[in-house]
Amino acid sequence: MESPCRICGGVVKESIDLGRQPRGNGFLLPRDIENEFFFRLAVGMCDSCTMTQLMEDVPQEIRYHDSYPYHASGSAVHRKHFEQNARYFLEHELTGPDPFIAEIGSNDGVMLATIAAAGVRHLGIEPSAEVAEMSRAKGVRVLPEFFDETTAAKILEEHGPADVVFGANCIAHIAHLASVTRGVELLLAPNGVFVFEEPYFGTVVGKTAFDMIYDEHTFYLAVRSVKAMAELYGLELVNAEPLALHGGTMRYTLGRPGMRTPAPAVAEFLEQERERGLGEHAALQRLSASMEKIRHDLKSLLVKLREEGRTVVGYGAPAKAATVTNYCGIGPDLIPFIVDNTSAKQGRLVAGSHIPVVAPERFGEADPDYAVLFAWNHAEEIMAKETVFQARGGRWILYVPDVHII
Ligand code: JHZ
Ligand code: ZN
Repeated sequence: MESPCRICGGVVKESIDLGRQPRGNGFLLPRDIENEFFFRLAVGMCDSCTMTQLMEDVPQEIRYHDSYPYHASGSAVHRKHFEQNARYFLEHELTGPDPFIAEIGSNDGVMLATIAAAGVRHLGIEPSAEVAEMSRAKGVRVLPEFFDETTAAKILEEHGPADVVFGANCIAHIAHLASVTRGVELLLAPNGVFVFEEPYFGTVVGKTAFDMIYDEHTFYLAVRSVKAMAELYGLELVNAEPLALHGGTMRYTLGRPGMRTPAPAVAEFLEQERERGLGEHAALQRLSASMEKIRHDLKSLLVKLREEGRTVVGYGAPAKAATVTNYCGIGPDLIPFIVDNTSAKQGRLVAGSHIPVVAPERFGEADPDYAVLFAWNHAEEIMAKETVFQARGGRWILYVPDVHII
């Protein structure tokens, strides 16, 4: 199968097919099962610009509706990270007279709250009403819209040029990323920067983190593909910094051409990606084969534990849990429930696999023998919290980079 590249118009060739899948964040009530939304989840790479992307998209209005359940402030590690991000911008980029920062997909205000508290001019662009309201409660100014070229022109007219345009776990979600990049190019001040942090394609491949593949992740960014995109739309990639978040994130900084000296990291990552063959279709084909092995190993382990009469529950209901449970064929018969601290997910079912999501208190009450750590990227934070489980002899099941028990 082939489709046109959303960035350069080249040919995207399909390499991975996860079949009929629901939305990653499509947590639903039992009464809504009948009308549940499914689509074909498949990934390919562009022959020309190497951008890895979904073959088919779910319309953004279906994904980022008013009750969008992901709250970026749900992790203490994330809260600290985004506060540090804000402080960095305040000290290094927002230093001129009356500076201005815009954040695309500002969610519950986890980053902009610090900017607002500092009294610096800002604007969150966030179409999902509930998280937007949460950020307003923190003093954040929000425009409840999707960002694109038209929105950018409106913001420019009303607020003037932006010294920083930021996005975290959002830019790679936007199917019309070409229009977003054109919009940012319009909005940026002459020495402004476009900074975004997104799960790194090199991590997905390197760790077989196939659960990063779901409807919201339209793009799987790498330094090479981001550089190509920047150049195509009149910007320049000037830095690439790896971060531990979400199991392996890359933070990209783009500026206007010639305005900033590119950090050596850009060339270093380009070389590393070339050596790893990340820009070749074979990278996706290898991922496809390793995914199949994980599917087999995880399902067989859970079936074996059930036969032995062991109790297994899930810990953390990230969007990733939908991909893993649906792709591996894991339902409530193998994992009766998953605990999660997000109120918007509790009382609902994981999309497609229909495993109930319950409050974390149920974890201690159930005292299970094993817990599948779906929120594996938060392992440190969660394990530090759940010492009683471990002290009682409970074991964690992880499936990244392979199926193992700790
Ligand atoms: P977490 C999100 O993905 C959503 P998800 C989004 N689509 C995206 O692009 C990626 O990030 C990159 C819970 N939890 O962060 C909270 C506990 O219960 O891995 C969350 O529901 N207890 C924007 O959904 C889930 O786990 C805890 O102590 O894969 C983690 O979700 C902690 C720390 C978390 O994101
Ligand atoms: Zn392309």
